[in-house]
Amino acid sequence: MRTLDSTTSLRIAVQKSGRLTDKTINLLEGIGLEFDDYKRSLLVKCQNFDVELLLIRDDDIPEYVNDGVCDLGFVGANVVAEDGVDVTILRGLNYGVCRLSIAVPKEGDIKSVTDLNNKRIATSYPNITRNYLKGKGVESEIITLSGSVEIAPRLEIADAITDLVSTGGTLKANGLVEIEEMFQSETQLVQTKKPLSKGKQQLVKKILQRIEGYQLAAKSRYIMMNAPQESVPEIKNIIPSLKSPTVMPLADNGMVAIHTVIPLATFWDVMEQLKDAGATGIVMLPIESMIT
Ligand code: PRT
Ligand code: ZN
Repeated sequence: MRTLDSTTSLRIAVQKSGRLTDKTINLLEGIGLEFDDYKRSLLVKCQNFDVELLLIRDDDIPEYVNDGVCDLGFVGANVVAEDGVDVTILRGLNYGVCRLSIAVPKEGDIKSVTDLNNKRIATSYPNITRNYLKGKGVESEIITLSGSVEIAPRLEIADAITDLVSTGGTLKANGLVEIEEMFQSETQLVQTKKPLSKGKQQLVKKILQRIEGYQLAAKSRYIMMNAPQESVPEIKNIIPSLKSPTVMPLADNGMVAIHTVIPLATFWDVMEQLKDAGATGIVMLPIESMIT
């Protein structure tokens, strides 16, 4: 049976121009989707899959996905939570990582959330802020601003702010300090709750599997080394390998080459231990993608 959307491409919402744009396009290209110049047009066709990208402001993405105008969207968890839309979160993506925090003037009287009772708080995230304060039993006046929230205390239009923080540099430059983290955010891949055709469902499944492989590869490294044959049992113990390592004899008597994949986070520890165990010529290579 044909469903309504069976003749359309899988439409994915991506931020047109901002912090998430390049990383999202890199991810999509990294999993094998090819696009024409995405900077010039609003709707970009994928050359090798039945997919199209809709490039829009990040604030519009949750609503477009909620309405089914787009089937999928790449957007910050902060924007999804603020909009309060009912979409399916398929996966967190480890980029665009930040926190939504309450910050106050460094030299002021406000030291904790409870000091915010009857104070004015400027924010671009009124819903998350209101709900958070409600949960703490604090009543404040929320002043909604669409940008440059960090200057509101200096302009004396607010006593405190809530804003996204990544390095903390902006707060510091404006004489503000964080007193409370309300929400942790990262980019998410979200899906509409409107029904999708079989074809689109299969495509979503494929995209998700590839993203999983791509993320796993980003966290892993392929390592190669030479070692005396008798060191192999010790080396096998050191390597927290996904699967057992490949061990190949070398022309040199009693020497072997060992190839395996390790989590990037363990690389330096593992390398030092391998050296102590007799390994030489240790080489580490990035991996583009992997399927386990
Ligand atoms: O035009 P459009 O509406 O699409 O873009 P935008 O200006 O609303 O969003 P953009 O591109 O700035 O951010 C997109 C998404 O990136 C956000 O919704 C978050 O999910 C994520 N993100 C991650 C951030 C930050 N880190 C971040 N640091 N978004 C904004 N900031 C801002 C913050 O508001 C503050 O002004 O950066 C400043 C603080 O940074 P630090 O490093 O000084 O702490
Ligand atoms: Zn925005």
